[in-house]
Amino acid sequence: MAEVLKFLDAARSEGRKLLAVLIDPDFGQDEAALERTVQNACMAKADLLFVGGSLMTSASFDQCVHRVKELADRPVVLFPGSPAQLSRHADAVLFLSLISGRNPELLIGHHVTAAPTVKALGLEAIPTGYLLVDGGRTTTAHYVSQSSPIPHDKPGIAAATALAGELLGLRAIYLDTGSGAPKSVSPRMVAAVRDAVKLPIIVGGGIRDAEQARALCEAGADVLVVGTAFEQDPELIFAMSEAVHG
Ligand code: 1GP
Repeated sequence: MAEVLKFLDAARSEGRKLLAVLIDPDFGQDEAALERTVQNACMAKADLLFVGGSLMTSASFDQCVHRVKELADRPVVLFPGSPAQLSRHADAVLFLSLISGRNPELLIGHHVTAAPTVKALGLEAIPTGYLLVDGGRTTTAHYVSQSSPIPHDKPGIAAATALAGELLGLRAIYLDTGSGAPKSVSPRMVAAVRDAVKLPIIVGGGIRDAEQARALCEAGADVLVVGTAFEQDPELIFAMSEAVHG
């Protein structure tokens, strides 16, 4: 049990940076594109596959996770936008609490709905403080969550929020500007959160090139999550993986 969290904690304490490739379940409807992305992720030695999204318009989430698990020889972790995004084919689920927002449904409501299913499926749940940060425009995550993001230039707010999450017993912090955001979280904000907490820090949203990836890792990110950039250019996984692991 708790294998994926152990993996994150071990990487964090050894200073090994990790790359997670995010598969949007709607993108996963294109079987050929899904195969190519997962195969590239494995060949490039990405460390984790995340599956999920703020809004799902297709009805075959479970099938998508099943296919990713069949193709991947590394952990598959759910990054659910709602309690409908659970599957027994995954290894773990980020049990996300949107602690940057004040929407009670995303702080505790969805968790109550999802908890019995998580238990019944035998999924490892990773208690994760999720912080939405302004990345230059309203993303689906911002809109669907009906919450105001942390201003991009306010690292102190992110640090205090992450610290509150750590004191509440959460086991990881996820800083996200949302899928397809024009800007990623700033290295300055990542560094402030790094100073504030000991937990593994996951950073995603708007990461498009190796240089950006390197700067975020140097600032203290432990896991980088990239989705959109790999959908647009599947070969980019190789350069990104080198930047993160280098
Ligand atoms: C979004 O962190 C993820 O929640 C990844 O974002 O699709 O912009 O890479 P991108």
